Amino acid sequence: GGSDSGSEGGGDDGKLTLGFSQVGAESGWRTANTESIKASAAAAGIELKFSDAQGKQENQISDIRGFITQKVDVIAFSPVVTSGWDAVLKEAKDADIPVILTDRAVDSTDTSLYESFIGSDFKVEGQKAGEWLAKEYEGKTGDVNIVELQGTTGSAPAIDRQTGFADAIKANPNLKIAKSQTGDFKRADGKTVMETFLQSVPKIDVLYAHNDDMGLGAIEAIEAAGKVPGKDIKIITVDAVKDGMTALAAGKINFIVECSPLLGDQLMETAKKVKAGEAVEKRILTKEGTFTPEQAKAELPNRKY
Ligand code: GYE
Repeated sequence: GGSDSGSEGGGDDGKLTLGFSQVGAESGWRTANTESIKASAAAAGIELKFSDAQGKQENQISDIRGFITQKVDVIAFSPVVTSGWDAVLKEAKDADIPVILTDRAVDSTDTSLYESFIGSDFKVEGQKAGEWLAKEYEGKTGDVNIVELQGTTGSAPAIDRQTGFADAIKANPNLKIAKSQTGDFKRADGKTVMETFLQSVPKIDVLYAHNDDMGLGAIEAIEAAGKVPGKDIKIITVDAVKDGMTALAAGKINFIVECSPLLGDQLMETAKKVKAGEAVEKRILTKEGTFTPEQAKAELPNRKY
């Protein structure tokens, strides 16, 4: 952690200073999100104090405390997990520094602790994944063994993508989740956890991975086990970053639910409004769709991230 700042924030040059604490660099999605935030800040003429928490909540808490000490105008962060934020959010509030949640939610019941939450509806994403699967096996009665690679334990996207998916398949008793374990949203972990799934579940029909990277790691494990990803094992992932879309177009993934990392422009716009004392929406939802292999082929040439 630690932001690379010299001068005090909220200086007298009239420039808005935004302190941003990022989760880390765990996935392609995260890299694209970081680039979006940096590019949008530069374009908006906002002075960005960016820090990378390397996946640790304690680093994010000290980043936020640092931003308070530096008296930045606005604080934004993508909370690695949902719980445990009340105290530091209260400190920001007491210092009169507005906070914007970006990408991931917190479970604080006092919603006056932040101005707005900008990001996707992860539950809907999980539902879209489950609905595709239910449709895929419509009218079939045999058991379908699903393995699930969860995102970071305790993070909003892992919690909601799991719940949304489970809700969408629960009316189909033959769709069974055989194993569900975290792969921390990382490619390497997706691979090692998939290896253990392949050893412990005799017949895996479907893999549902909470992000593209874990799915891509799992594909390596599946191929190493002599199976054909996308055929022997159907694969559903979330994100739709370039590497995921490439595997989808190649038929190694069967369906991707989109989650857009391009939150930078909305964040800068919201930060400016908050600073100016204008009203902002408490919840700003990201628009996103889904992709089949055919749609991925068409979209890939234009994909920026
Ligand atoms: O899906 C995953 C990343 O919070 C929406 O975090 C984000 C998730 C994204 O590591 O790839």
